[in-house]
Amino acid sequence: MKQMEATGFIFDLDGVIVDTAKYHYLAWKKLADELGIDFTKEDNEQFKGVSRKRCLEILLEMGGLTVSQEQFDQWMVEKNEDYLEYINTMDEKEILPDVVKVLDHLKSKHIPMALGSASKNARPILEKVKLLSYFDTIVDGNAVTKAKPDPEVFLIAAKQLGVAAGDCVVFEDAVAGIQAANAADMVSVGIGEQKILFEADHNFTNFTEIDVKFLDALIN
Ligand code: B16
Ligand code: MG
Repeated sequence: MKQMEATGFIFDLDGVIVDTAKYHYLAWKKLADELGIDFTKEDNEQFKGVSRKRCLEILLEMGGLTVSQEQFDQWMVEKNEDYLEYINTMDEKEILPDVVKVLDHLKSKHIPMALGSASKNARPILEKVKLLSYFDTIVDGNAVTKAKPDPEVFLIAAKQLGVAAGDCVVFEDAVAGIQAANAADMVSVGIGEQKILFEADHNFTNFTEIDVKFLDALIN
């Protein structure tokens, strides 16, 4: 296990702070139905933590479809418009259990906090669930050129927090996100099944399992 003097905390969004995967699924499913592609909740698992562009590429590969760039871009827009309709219905009730407890504790200790997400919709989602003010910086899909498992998103977040990469802790639910955190030499905390996120330095099923002692050990 890495020895740390962690002072910066970075949180993924979907699957860590809120479960937007269910809305992504509904929006992708609508497009898949229109295209005659069979798309199940199990298929949606491979879309977690993956950029919108890559998700559509995977969907079209599943359907054996090759399309023009113009058509591709149009479907990207269509999917996002449908997704945003769901996002507009979100409120604080959608924050995953005990996330606020953890954020409040870190805030009380004046710990710099960043969001590090693949989503281009991260900011409006945080606004809807009223968590935007907790974060000193938002690094989202608009800010990066390389997707997780590339460490770019977390390295930018560390830089913007003014904290050395090696002094950052990352909370992630996707395998690619854990790999990105490890590649950035950060402490990785997996949120989800240990057998899937086995590369993480620490693992919890969800935030209800995280206690103050664990957080304080990371800080000190
Ligand atoms: P958008 P995360 C990711 O969020 C989702 O897990 C993934 O399913 C989605 O395709 C990606 O954001 C892009 O989202 O279409 O809103 O730009 O887990 O990195 O917070
Ligand atoms: Mg995620």
